[in-house]
Amino acid sequence: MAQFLDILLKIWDYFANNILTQPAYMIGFIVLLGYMLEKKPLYESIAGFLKAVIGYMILMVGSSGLVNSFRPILTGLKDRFNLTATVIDPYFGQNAVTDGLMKTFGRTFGDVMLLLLFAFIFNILLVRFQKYTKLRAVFTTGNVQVQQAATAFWLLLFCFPKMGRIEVLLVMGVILGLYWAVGSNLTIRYTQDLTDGGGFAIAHQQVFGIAFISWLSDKFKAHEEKTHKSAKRLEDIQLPGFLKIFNENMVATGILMLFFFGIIMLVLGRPYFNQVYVTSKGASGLAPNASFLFYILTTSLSFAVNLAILQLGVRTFVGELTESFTGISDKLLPGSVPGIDVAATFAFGEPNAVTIGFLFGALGQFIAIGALLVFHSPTIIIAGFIPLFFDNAAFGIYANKRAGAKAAMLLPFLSGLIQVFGAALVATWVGLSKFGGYLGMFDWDTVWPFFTVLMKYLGIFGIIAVVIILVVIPQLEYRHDPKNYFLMVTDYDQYKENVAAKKAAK
Ligand code: ASC
Repeated sequence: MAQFLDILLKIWDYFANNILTQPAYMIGFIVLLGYMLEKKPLYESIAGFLKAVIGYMILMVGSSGLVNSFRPILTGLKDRFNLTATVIDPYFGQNAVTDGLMKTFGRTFGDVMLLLLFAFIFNILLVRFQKYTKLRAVFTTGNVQVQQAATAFWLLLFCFPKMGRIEVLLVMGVILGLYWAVGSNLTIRYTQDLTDGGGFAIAHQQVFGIAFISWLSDKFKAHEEKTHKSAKRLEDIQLPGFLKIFNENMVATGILMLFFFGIIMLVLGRPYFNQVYVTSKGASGLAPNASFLFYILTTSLSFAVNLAILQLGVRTFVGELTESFTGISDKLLPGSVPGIDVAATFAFGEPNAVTIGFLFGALGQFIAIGALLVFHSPTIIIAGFIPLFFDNAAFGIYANKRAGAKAAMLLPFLSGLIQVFGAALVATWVGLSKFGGYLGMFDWDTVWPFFTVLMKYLGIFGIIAVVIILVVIPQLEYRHDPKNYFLMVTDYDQYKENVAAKKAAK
């Protein structure tokens, strides 16, 4: 028996490390399974598997290229000005949790994978029992699920320091599984709109944020229409004269990033990058006799390069995923869609919205950080690249699609403020700021702090309240439009027709 369990544990370990937390293979196997359920020939199924894995790996090359180039520039500000600050970045957040768990709560984080598994299975069950739960999306982005499990674990222990190991796993498994299912489900309508029936949801760290920003965009648009203003989208704006060059996305991104990162890099100064060269043993940074000007140019322009790579990756795997997933939604999980990385949205909508969302988010964050400095906040936040880019660029895309250029500037700007103030408050309160990092993505600066307040002050009733809130959200969504609720994932064309007919009838 013991031996049997041992083998089981080894299999589980292997699965967790190689597939569950590796979204490229996770998506790959979903595609493989989908095609096999559709009874496609084996060679076609394998080809689909390969294309999905390779596509996702390309996306990750672009995404980590961006993170690796620009994260050190932003965190450099911390070293350059000798600040004791909390970096908002998922990886810094995860390290802070790992570092602080023993010191603060006397616990290790050995159970994180188990928690991940519980929550994931619960997510699948919630979708399987869709008739009652009204949930339609499965969260598949393992890399962020690990970070979320870590932070959620901390937040729960902060509220209930004495809670036993099994209880933590159960309570958090339920809450996290619900958050994944409900949050991802919230993005479906807006993402189907954006991708014209792409057949996927978002599974990332700003899923409530996407729903919130999209909802605000709709309000914004209604207001503009009432006041007879036109809500022009970024792609409809014809810039005059030499500004025309900004209509070309790569040129626009290149110029804007050169300006943005150029200033930051000049502030950091050449010696800083020479130092990076020494500490990274020449892997990055600026060689002693190299040109600083061209270093700035190359680094800034690599933004557009990596973005193009990322988009290619998305285009490579999304088609396979959409096509193969009908196998799964026909046979295993009716009426469901896969939730995938938010970066997938960057290949849809207006490419300039990505850049605009990012820059206005940065403006919001920098102003908020300035306010923290001026008002001597006990916690100073350093902008991390991941929240800055992946949250706000996505918000820019949804806002531009739904309400045009103004919304694509205003809402990411607002998000930038919220990210910094939310993170500063929650990280200080729960004690993570001491360990130098906080997850810091939109939902974790808003929704999760709210859950934490409920649980900290209402105890067990707080847990119940959080569960009820999460359970009720999809019910309300369903009630809002029962006829089209499932149709938008099962038959998008019919759904579109219904929506158009409804609009015409108004
Ligand atoms: C995150 C995180 C990443 C990126 C990536 C974006 O939150 O941890 O590695 O965003 O998922 O493509």
